[in-house]
Amino acid sequence: MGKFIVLEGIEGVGKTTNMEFICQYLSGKHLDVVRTREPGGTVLSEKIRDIVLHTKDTEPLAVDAELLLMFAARAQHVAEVIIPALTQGRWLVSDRFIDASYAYQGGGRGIAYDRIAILEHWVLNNLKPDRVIILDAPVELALSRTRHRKVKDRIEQEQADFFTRVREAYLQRAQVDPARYRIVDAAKPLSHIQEQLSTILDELIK
Ligand code: Z5A
Repeated sequence: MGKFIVLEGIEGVGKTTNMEFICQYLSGKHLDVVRTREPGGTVLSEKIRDIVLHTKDTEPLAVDAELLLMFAARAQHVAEVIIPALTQGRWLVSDRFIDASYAYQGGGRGIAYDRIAILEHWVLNNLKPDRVIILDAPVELALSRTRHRKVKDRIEQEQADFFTRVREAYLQRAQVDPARYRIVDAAKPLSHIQEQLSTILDELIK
């Protein structure tokens, strides 16, 4: 029986770096692993990703449009990748999922959580990840790790207070459902983080 694992956190906490570690760790245990991401994960959802992250020309993207595009990408991703993989008993590891909508569009943009919950129920029904791993670090530290990047997408261009609200929203969600969430201190050296990730993954493999 496969498991559904999601990696979350604000920009710069090390999701991309640790996705690689998680997938290799699970493959090393002879598990059949599917690696994916949101927004994205299918051809169509990647096109939506491009619209939502890189639209910069004619008009600003309305906050509701941003939320609905995230869910349009997610609906396609769920139908085409997530449900088939889980049905086949594969392990699915996603760089972001539903919690990012609550954190960014809810915490960050200020959309009421109960409106997001309506979309969650519509698109996901009762689908929930088995584990959500939140890589957590102070905003200043996380943003300092990506400061050297020359090109920043629409959301990455937001200010520190936006990311502070996003971080708080993630931590609140973890508090409400501690059985499914794990918080890892992403300010620590990678070796320490990966030791913690191994423990979290071993718990699921057992
Ligand atoms: N979004 C949304 O708004 N609503 C939604 O519903 C969904 C998504 C699903 C997707 O971007 C954007 O979409 C995201 C939220 C929004 N916007 N933002 N911001 P993404 O997830 O593809 O990209 P990102 O969040 O901007 O990730 P990132 O900038 O690539 O950061 P990262 O993957 O977490 O970090 P990294 O690239 O692995 O590491 C950054 C640097 O730090 C790198 O040089 C590493 O070598 C270094 N690093 C990492 N860990 C460490 C430690 N422990 N010590 C020292 N250095 C480290």
